[in-house]
Amino acid sequence: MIQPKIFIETLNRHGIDFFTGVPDSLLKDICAYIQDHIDSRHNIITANEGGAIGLAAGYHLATGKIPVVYMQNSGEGNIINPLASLTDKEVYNIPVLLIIGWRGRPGIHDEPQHIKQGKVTLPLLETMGIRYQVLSKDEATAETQIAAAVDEMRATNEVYALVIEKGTFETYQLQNVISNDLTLSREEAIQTVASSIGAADVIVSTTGMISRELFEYRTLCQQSHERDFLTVGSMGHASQIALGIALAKPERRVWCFDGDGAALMHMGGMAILASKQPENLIHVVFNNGAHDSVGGQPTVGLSIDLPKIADAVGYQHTFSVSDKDSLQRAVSTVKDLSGPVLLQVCVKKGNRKDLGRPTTTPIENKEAFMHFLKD
Ligand SMILES: Cc1ncc(C[n+]2csc(CCOP(=O)(O)OP(=O)(O)O)c2C)c(N)n1
Repeated sequence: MIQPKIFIETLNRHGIDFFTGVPDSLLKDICAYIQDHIDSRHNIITANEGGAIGLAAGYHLATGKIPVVYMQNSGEGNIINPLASLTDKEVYNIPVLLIIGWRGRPGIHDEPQHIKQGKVTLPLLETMGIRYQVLSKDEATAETQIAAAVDEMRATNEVYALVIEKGTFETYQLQNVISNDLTLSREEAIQTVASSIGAADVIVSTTGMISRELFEYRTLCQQSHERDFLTVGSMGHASQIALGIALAKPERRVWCFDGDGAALMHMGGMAILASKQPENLIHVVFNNGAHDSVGGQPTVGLSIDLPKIADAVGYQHTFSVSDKDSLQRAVSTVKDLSGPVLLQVCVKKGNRKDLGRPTTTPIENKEAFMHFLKD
């Protein structure tokens, strides 16, 4: 395995000193090492992976240096457009080193949302004409691969990818842990909202722990999962799924359980949601200021005023709470209001260590949900 320190120092030796991207659980140790050792002007977590390509391109234009964009392979979709129309050799020909965590690698067990992406990870790079190497787990070989990648980028000015398999990096424990002083846990907040919604209401929950915690809550209460659409992949799109349902089923109350990282990822969706004025939509954002599901790397969630943004784009009502009593009161209030409503619930980072994963398949989830919506 490769020590994160060796990996980053090797990049530094090749003159690479700028890192941007969206964190990934496979790259957790690398992201933690970068967070501890690279200053905040040279390590920027972007809203989505496409934004990271833009930022990296800007850094290259200003410095002539090669920047790094780190991401989970789920983010490949978000970078296709800037790769094809910005960095590509037939457009501006800008070198960027991509570091891509390979979830769903064929032959390795992974969750359903990673299977397809895992299969197409390398073919997508090939289609885009991007040279790549799967990084060796042997340090010396990896150093040679990095040198070859840098030589290639210097010679051609083209994008190059290092694809990272599970278990490539040694564990690195984050030193500068940024904790918020909030006390309400996300799981308790989810349970508080889920236990008070109407019997005919539905929930669209976002990617990561939020859907897992909601699923476990239903199991704990011996309830079925038919009222919940678990957006296990497609990060950042839960609010638009909720909007689609809310507009087509105006008699149903639709709750979107979002994360701050996910809401930020495609924040423009909030403006579109508000422009349609769905009276029956309540957008709940569990804001822990972190990408908690992939290692707790920071987002700007708690340093921006999300309710103010929602207000500015046209949500009818906004609330922000950070304790259970206020949350309970807010939930009973919003049930009588005409939406769209934004309810921000500020929560602490972290999750239960024994948290399970959905045991139903996405197709089963979809079919049960559609059946429930029909009645
Ligand atoms: C396009 C895309 N990029 C990255 C990921 C990896 N990923 C899964 S969950 C997650 C963090 C979600 O953070 P947030 O919405 O704030 O919820 P939290 O985990 O903090 O509850 C990330 C980055 C992904 N699934 N899809």
